Amino acid sequence: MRIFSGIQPTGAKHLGNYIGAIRQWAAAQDDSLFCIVDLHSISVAYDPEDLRESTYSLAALLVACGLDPERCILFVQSHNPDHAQGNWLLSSVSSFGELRRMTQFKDKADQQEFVSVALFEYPVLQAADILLHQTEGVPVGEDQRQHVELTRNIAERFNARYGETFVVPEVLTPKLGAKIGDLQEPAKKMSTTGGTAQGTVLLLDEPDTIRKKVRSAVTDSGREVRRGPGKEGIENLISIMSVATGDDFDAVEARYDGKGYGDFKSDVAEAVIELVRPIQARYEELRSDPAELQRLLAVGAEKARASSGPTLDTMYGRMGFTRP
Ligand code: ATP
Ligand code: LTN
Repeated sequence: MRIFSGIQPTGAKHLGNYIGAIRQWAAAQDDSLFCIVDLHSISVAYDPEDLRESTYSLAALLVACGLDPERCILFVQSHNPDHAQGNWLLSSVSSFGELRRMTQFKDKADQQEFVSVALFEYPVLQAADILLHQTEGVPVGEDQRQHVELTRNIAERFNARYGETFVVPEVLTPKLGAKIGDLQEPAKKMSTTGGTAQGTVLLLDEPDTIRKKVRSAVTDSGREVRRGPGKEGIENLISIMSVATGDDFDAVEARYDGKGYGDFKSDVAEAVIELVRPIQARYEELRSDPAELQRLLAVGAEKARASSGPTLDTMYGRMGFTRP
């Protein structure tokens, strides 16, 4: 299956991004595309110098998490101009009404002083990302489901109006970890933009920081390491433990039967530290070699352009544009 997914080069990446997204990507990467969506990042206030820096550090982090540029196409969105062009063409088959209903737009617009048209159009650019590459599956966390459903509607509308052009992609959410909660407010998703700093474990956090964050995770007044109503905090830690160790939920619960939250939290912290240790080591190596990173991204950009070019041409042709 050809998969495509994207990630923004803003904000430090956290355990939720890894568990809900990057980890699945690495597992299914052959013949697939992964995009650092820098064009999406300018939809809210940002700093140009940070954007440049974050683009390179995210590329290093993704490779450190197991994306292999020899096996997949790893590229920066702005390095392939087809995405911005596809965005414009698709905006003619996207309606104001459907974009206005997007939850992410409503939430993020509420947080901005200046609401840009880019923020409103964000899902159309995302649809272009996906559709230009004849994507079959889009692995994302639960929060992105609505955008992929919109992409399906846009694809169907374009196909109906101009003839079969796009594959209508499926949304793929992971069975486990589609929504990792903030450790301080487990009902909210872990997030660098919407969550709490103390409740967000960054992939590049030092071991001691991870210990502190996990130990101060909000739980409940009980003492059983079990899922159940009112136990979102513990359930969240059980999912994290399960991903970090590869054991299923029942096995994790069985192992902590009769033990208190203190022991459990310490072990979760150590499991997370072991999970990120090799990622951090590889990240440091790559980050110290900018020339190699640029080379990898240049290869990715070329492969990405070769992948999207024919579809973009077909779009222009079917829509009645003359070609030079
Ligand atoms: P943030 O919430 O930190 O601003 P984001 O969701 O806005 O991040 P990205 O960093 O681009 O934006 O997200 C990359 C991927 O990580 C997406 O597929 C998203 O669904 C997933 N993801 C983000 N947060 C979580 C979470 N807490 N649990 C599971 N998956 C998540
Ligand atoms: N909107 C997504 C990032 C994103 C994406 C994509 C995901 C941009 N283009 C294409 C999947 C497919 C986010 O905020 N996580």
